Amino acid sequence: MWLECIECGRKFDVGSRFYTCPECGGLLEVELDLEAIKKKLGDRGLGPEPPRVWKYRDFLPIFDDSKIVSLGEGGTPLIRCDRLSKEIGIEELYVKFEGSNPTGSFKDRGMTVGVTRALELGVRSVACASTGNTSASLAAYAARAGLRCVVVLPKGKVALGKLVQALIYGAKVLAIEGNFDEALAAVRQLCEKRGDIYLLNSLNPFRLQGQKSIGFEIAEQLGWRVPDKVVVPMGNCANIWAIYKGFFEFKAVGVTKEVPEMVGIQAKGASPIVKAIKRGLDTFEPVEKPETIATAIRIGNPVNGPKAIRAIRSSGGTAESVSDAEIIKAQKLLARLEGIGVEPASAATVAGLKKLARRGEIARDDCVVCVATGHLLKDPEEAIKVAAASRLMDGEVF
Ligand code: AN7
Repeated sequence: MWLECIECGRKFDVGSRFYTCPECGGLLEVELDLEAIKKKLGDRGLGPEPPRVWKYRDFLPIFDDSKIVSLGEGGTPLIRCDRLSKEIGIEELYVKFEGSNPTGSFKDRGMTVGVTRALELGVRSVACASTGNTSASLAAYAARAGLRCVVVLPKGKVALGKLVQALIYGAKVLAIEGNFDEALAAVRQLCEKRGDIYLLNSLNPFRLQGQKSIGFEIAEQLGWRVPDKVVVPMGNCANIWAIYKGFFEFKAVGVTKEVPEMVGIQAKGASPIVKAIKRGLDTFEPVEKPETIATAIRIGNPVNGPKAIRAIRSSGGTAESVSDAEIIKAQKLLARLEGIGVEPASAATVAGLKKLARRGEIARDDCVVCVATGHLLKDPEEAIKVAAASRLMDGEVF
């Protein structure tokens, strides 16, 4: 196991404490000895145990099992959506409902690994910047591990459910004037100065290792096959890469035969990666003042942009942006046709799928999985606004 820079290819000891390449500043990735894993799995496979993050222990870079910090994350349902399928015109459509994780988002998959890593390193404090879900999840796992937790949030821009979680789990919450990108710059500086505070934003490649399990679970839940397309909302752009990496590793060890096309969706007002993909560029221009109702993905300068571009390109996928109106419509559609309640960032996947299906970029006979990253109750204020508005328009009394 080693750390590798995705830009210059230099390799580093897996025990290194830096978050980015000390030579060129590029993003780092944890690479595993996949041949060794293949051999190990050869005899026993992955077994009949139901999916959850730690079922895929062989693919996780943790050395001391006694340090594992878990709240039972992963094992989220892959829900077949026939009524939504009909509406959109896709024959086989599933929603991977990450809202059913312990703190209500996919971030828990990363934090179980990231906070375990923090214990292995022997730090006393962990920190992150967040649009909300990362802070909620880190606060919970830090509490469970007995670590101090600092979260830096963009003031007035974090959904209520997420803020409540960070507070009740006992994190020290700092609200800054400015957006997520500025909050992340501030917390990075803090962690680089103070070696005793461990940064658990998605710059941290260990955290992303846990998020690979979304890909593992989708493949397992489909009977060890992969869908044609996996649709993922992009904010700081780490999750689409992590899911891709999961599929890539499963293929490399012979568990599955293919990697699905990765489809990344951003909100129109915060879509630097979609623009880069559409123009065929390898680099992207940050959006200075990102704006969208989907506050989770209100990010203008995604630090993992280069990883997202690689995941999309290497898998032959695509990217699309959606308006706030399209997000709200999709959120209600998913809730009303399937009983699946998601926050706006997650609904962006359904909105994007609708658009791509209408244009024929996703075919009727494609098998599609939308990753619904966060629970409806994360953002009750948004939900009540859009639900109440539609009721009043229907002429009903709220
Ligand atoms: C529900 O919590 O960035 O593209 O600080 O909460 O991996 O960033 C949240 C991101 C999608 C985007 N859906 O994932 C944070 C944060 C939901 C999210 C994303 C987020 P990435």
